[in-house]
Amino acid sequence: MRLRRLVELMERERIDVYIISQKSSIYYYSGTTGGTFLLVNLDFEPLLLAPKVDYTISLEQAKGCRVYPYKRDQILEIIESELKKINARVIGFDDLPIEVYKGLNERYKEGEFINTSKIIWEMRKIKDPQEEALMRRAGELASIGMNSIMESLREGVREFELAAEAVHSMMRAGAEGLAFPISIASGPRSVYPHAGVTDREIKRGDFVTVDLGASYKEYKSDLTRTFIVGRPTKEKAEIYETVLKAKEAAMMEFKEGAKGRDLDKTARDIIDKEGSSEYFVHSLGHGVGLDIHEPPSLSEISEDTLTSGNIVTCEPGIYIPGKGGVRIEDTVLVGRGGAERLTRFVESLDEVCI
Ligand SMILES: [Mn+2]
Repeated sequence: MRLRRLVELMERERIDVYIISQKSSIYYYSGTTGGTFLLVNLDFEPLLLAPKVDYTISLEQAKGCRVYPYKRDQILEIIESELKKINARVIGFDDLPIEVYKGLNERYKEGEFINTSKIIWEMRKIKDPQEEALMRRAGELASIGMNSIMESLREGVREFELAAEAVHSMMRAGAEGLAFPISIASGPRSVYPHAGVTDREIKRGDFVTVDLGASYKEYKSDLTRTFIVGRPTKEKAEIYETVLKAKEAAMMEFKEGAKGRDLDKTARDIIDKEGSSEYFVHSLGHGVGLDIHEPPSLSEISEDTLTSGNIVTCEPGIYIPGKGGVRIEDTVLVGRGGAERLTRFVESLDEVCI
């Protein structure tokens, strides 16, 4: 089905053969986690190249594909002979390793190689009902992980111990792994949007920003909450409330037809009014699915417009050096009249104070 649609789009773009090498796109079109290159031609005879170590799993999973096991030094030769066989003129590719790109250009002068993943994302950014169900489950699993962290959060516990709780609870509940490495940004570290996890002990008064996601049948979720250990100072409470207000205002506008740029602006304007826009150092959100970051993007320079079936994050944040950082994030499914939260977790100031 998906391959059939891809072939239609290739015909529209006048591409004779498409070489897919992004792992997640190979999975999307072939159903296997094993292949390295998927060549799709207009005759609907996809060819999956798998290193010998992944041949067995690829053969089992990749239904409807010819599967070819290769040794490293055979890649150029195999791809070239496939291109020759179908007399390919225009060859699209998404993400070829530079040595493969150079090698093919040298060997196959008859072809024009075009770097474009537009048609792949045209498909992948609109989730079908089956994908929506998997994403719902990935979202629930993230919420389970966040809950276990909230239950373990207290003075004296270390960041890595909190992360371990989340891994344990999510995988016990059926996650096959993490969507990305967990980030636990406590105290002075809360000003790092990408903080990782350290052995730092949680102290009274800390902001603790937890960013995590589960992977469920290859689909990813993304959820962030900032907790406050003890009663917040007035300043900390204000930072928190501003981020929450920005998130709520933007969320109201998440629906088919909304522009990524406008959504980002809605959140940014609210943070701006409080005098903090220079501390909102990233974009409002991003698409999520088989990859943790994918189109569409919701940023100041976004050209994207939301459509039903997009799954995106909404995640404003403020990070003030010397004072602290807050981010609140949910993964949502865009519909005609609004958005459905796929991650659900408390977010009012009262509820996140431990
Ligand atoms: Mn995110």
